[in-house]
Amino acid sequence: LDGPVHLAVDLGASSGRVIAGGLRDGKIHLTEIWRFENQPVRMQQDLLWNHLGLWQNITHGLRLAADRIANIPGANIESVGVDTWGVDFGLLDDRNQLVGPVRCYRDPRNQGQLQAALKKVSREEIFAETGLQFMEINTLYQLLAAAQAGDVGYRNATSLVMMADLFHWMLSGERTIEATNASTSQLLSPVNGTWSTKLLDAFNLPAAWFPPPTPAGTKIGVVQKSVAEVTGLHDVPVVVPATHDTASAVLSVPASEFAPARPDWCYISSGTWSLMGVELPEPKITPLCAELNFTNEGGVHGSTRLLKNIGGLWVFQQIRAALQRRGTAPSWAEMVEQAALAPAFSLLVNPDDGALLAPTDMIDEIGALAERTGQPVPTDNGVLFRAALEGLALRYRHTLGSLERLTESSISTIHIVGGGSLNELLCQMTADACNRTVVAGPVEATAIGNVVMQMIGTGHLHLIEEARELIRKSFPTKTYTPQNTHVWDEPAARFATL
Ligand code: LFR
Repeated sequence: LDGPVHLAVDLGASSGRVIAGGLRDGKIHLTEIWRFENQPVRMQQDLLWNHLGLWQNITHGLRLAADRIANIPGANIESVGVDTWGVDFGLLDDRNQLVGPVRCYRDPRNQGQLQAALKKVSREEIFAETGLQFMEINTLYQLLAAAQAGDVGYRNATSLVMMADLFHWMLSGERTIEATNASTSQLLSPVNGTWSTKLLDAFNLPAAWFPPPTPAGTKIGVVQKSVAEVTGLHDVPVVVPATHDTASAVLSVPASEFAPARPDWCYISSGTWSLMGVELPEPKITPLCAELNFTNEGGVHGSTRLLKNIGGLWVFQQIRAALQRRGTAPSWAEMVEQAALAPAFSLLVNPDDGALLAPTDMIDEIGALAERTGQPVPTDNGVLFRAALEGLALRYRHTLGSLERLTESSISTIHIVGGGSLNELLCQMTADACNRTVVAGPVEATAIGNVVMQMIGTGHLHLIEEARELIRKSFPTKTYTPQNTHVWDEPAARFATL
């Protein structure tokens, strides 16, 4: 790297990274500086994030980056920004302190909150206000759980910050709520980008907690002195990217058009979750959208991410965690190999089965699911691995149909970005199950989106189309052509009845 360098802190539900990004020979170049594990922590009944451990890793990574870049002639750190998963938040009080723990969206105490909320405000009304899919993990329902529990944080808060905003606050001292992540709360109107006073009032949420959202690409301040002393990032601007990881990932889709009204491509941002959808110029708040439970999340430059959450590689990851507890830990590559050798469609698992959201042991839970759905309980690991992947491909097939109905367009290409784009078996299964061309990559979509938005925020790039052209030029993709599509018909029909 030489010239301007942007530091992207990219936090996912299972790992975090500090990445340095910039241009080299007219292409985007990323260097991973520091990688660390992230996992929710169970404490008594609660499932929490280790936000202090994350902060320690972030500052350590930033220090390493500052030291490394200081040694490169001509290189200069121009900005830093953080992206994370959506829906989770921290609460700050009037003494500028974080009050209470930071909870994980899989916290079991959220169970029942969605149903309780719908007794107060109808489903139709919440959807009309927010355009968001109904998931118990959404910020709104977590806040209702906090209110019900009488959380000390809830009682003493003066503002709410989403997860990435929390780290931006730690970095800069500034309290902001970035717009794309705010859009995952189910409290924001996707039409005008403002908070729904109707919902805030109905659920007794103080309007003062929710300042107007900050657009991605805004410089909110500089690294504050106490942090600069630790990291070496003196006076470095903090430029918020599209802080919702999925928004950053979608920004990196190597498509040529930005937010087409009639898209012929869709994306799957493939990681712990699979987010499948299209990028549109405007939200689609229609009865069909509500019925199909799609979401209108906020994208960059006023675009809409019309998508659906699919249970993602979570099941696959948790099968591995369960095996680890049993004393064996195959590598990801070994798991994929065994999946490829296992018989096809011998067990169908819907990754969105509620029981799989946060089970104590994924293998036991899948066994119970098999019994419940009249399928043989798997005794072979390969069958388990394969079921986790086939289940995803089958969900993609179904979701693609819904997307085409919703957008009244026909989609010819599926872009898979993120970690899951490296899983060749899953990419091929997706092409086959959906009978569409799959273009896989870039793998580092989220970090790339983060860096690119910082480039826009610092004036090095201007248009999304320009950013995408640069991304297409910089990162290779791999194309998968559908084969053996018909063998998916029978399992798809069976899957629909599960
Ligand atoms: C993906 C993601 C999804 C969001 C889920 C929970 O990492 O951000 O978009 O629905 O995590 O926050």
